[in-house]
Amino acid sequence: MKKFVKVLAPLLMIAVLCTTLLSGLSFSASAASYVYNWGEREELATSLSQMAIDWYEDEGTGYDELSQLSGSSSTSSVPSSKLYKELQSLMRGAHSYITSYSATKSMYQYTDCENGGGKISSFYSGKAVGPTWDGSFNREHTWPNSKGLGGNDENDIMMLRPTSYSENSSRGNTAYGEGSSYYHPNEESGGKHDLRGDVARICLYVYCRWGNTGNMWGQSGVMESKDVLIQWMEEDPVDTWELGRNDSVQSITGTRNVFVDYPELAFLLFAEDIPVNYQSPSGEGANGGGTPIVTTTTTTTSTTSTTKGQGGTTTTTKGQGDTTTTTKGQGGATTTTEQLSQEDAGNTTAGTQFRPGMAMGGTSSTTATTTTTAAESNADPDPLLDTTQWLIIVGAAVVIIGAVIVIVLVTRKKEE
Ligand SMILES: [Ca+2]
Repeated sequence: MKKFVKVLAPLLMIAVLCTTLLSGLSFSASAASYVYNWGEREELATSLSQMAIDWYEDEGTGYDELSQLSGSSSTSSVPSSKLYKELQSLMRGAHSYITSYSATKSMYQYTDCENGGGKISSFYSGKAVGPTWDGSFNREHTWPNSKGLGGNDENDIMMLRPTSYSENSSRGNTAYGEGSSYYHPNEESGGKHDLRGDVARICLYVYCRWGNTGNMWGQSGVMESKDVLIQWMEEDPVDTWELGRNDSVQSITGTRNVFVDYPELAFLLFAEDIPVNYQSPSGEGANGGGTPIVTTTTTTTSTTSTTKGQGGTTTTTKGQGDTTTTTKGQGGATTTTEQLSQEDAGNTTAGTQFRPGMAMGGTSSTTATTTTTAAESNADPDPLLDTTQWLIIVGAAVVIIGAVIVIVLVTRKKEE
């Protein structure tokens, strides 16, 4: 009995330690939470989100500092300008999690939903392509792979957007622009949605964050010209859907598209005047800058399961005190089938006659968004444990097994 107790006591202690360690890891694995895109297409953003304000505070910079730095009126000199370098350093430095192509599948329900979840919104058309990834739609490289991508940049969810097969096929890898040889981003929605500013700001993000400066301009690049980019930025100001997506992407990758929060900086980067009465989230140009939009997140402690469900109730309080309770019934196993991107398949359907949406920008609304409180949470479903956590588990197991062997040997020796 004495011998039994001597061996059992240390083993029990080890078991307790092991359980504590694994439960800690379990909590850590389930603690990751993504923010749903709380915004709405075509709803003018006139306030920064609280997440954005906090992010700039954490990064120790903001519009006051950045706007002091100069860009350049010469596109060839922009990449060597102080403003470009600082923006690149800021967005690159904060980028703490690099998304893989595969991982993006489980992220679109957060980043590309509207009004806090429930459907994935196809980028160009706005049509719902599903509540979650089911392999029935594509991931569109708004900055085509064939134009200078080839590393982590090609899977950056900031740029990789969900689209239907037909939209992805229509776009191909054609540069965005107004001319007949270019792809107009408002084509698919027939002008219902204005994506001109959205694509301009995404292209600027890749241009700065990833330093892809050699493939920016002209038909062989991604944007027809600097003039078109500036025009699109001006005529299609940031809507809350873009701002909400910036929050959502930040909750995944750690970084933001500065040109969405402060579109004014795009004008300064190219040494252009900020348009008079320019509407923006920050209001640094002239208008906007209302009450911060507060998005709070809570974390659901998940049980380990292979079912990628999202059961639970999400309560969203939005705008003028209206309360909407939405039950996100997205449970159930998800079968995913990998689909090849059609983006670079050489489909260059261009020359579409329709050039809609030219008058959609401007001053459609002056209503300041009040407060959005979105209790939206979900554990990161993919993967359950990352490499570091697996290494910790294996390391802990080796230590524990070693300790058991030592204890058994010492016990035996004492008894001899
Ligand atoms: Ca837009």
